Amino acid sequence: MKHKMRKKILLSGMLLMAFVSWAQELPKPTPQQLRWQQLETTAFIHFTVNTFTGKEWGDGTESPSIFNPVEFDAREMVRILKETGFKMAIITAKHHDGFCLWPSAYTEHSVKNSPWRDGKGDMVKEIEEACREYGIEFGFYLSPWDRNHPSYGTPEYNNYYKNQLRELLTNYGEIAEVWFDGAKGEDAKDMEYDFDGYWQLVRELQPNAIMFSDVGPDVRWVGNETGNAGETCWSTINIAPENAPGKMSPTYLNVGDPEGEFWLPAETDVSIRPGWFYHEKEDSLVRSGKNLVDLYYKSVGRNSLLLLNIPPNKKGRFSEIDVKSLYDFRSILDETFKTNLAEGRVDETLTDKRLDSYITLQDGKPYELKFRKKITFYRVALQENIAEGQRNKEALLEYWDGKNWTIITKFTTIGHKRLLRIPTIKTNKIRITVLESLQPVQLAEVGFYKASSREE
Ligand code: FUL
Repeated sequence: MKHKMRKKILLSGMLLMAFVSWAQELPKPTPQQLRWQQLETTAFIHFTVNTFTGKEWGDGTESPSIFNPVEFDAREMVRILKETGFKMAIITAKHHDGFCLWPSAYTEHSVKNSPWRDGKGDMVKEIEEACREYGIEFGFYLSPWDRNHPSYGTPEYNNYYKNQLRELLTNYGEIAEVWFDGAKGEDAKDMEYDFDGYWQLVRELQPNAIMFSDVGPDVRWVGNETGNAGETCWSTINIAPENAPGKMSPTYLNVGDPEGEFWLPAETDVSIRPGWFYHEKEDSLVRSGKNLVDLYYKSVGRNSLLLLNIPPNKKGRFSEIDVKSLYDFRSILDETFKTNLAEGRVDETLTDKRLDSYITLQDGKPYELKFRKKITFYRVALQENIAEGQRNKEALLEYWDGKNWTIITKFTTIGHKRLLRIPTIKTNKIRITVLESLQPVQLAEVGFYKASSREE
């Protein structure tokens, strides 16, 4: 008897261990990655000598004397970003032309030799201080590819780059994100970047900063610059030798990999204009508020983060037309997502805006939401508790048409947020059925909405 009992305990212990190791298998975000994803909308500010030459990629021979944004106003720009819902601003401290927007001690190719603020200005500082004032986070872009610095192409350049990184990581307070651009022209000199060294420096000096490069270490590129995350978008990928940085296919980056070992969520970087820098001739091509809303559905609404670029003009300000689009964008989103028809009508955990309170969905078991009166909606928002990993592979959304359960749509990944644009539905019963998942889905939030008429 005793022996049998021991055997039983041993067996259940083994089962428990097997369950625990199975449950631990999914990659999960670090607290910093989780926080980053919850920002949802962040802003890029591309500014350099290109703004004055009309180029997209400066060649590094530009004279600092051309850099003179006489009305530069960081406070105004950041106020606009804050008012239009952006949670972080990332400034191009140095683009490929090598011109530095801060007075770096390691080069003469910077604002200190420009007429702007009589050579005494520091644009990175002004943006940083404005971000602190308005309560949004601050990050910087520092291009590894540098077409100006004479050491580029030699191992010495890695020291130069690290010295600049150190300046930016120590003199500008808390850095939320560092952007390592992978772009390099075909005519560029051969250069082996010491990425490991760069990343180590960031970890050491700013342990909470999120680092972007095409493939991590914290977040990955979405694989295009058109503002489209994959309809299926996993925050996980594998970094096997055949898809090492530079070799990874844009589609793989776009969609991610349910079997991915690494948690590297996709960041969707896209510009409000055709170019990354301001060009007057593109004034008529600025994305409208409605167009930006569409980008929001295709990035944030597909488990990604939207990093929208708004380039200041020659005066050093956002142009009116861009500003109008930003306010339209935000007011459309606010209108659409103002009233969640699920609120007060379904299990409170699903509308409490807390991602760590959730209901658990088992594969194949429909979860029903009942309403006392019929609701009419055509937008759906779903969120998983990704702190415990991204789990949903495929699910079905149905409504009760009075006689039968009718399919509204089938969809794939949810992740941090999934937004669905569907035909108008009027019903008093909806059900969600997970068809396939990696582990039981932790559904944290649901929302049913009508959309602003300005979306159409
Ligand atoms: C690219 C760069 O070449 C563009 O100029 C821009 O900075 C964009 C965000 O990344 O790789």
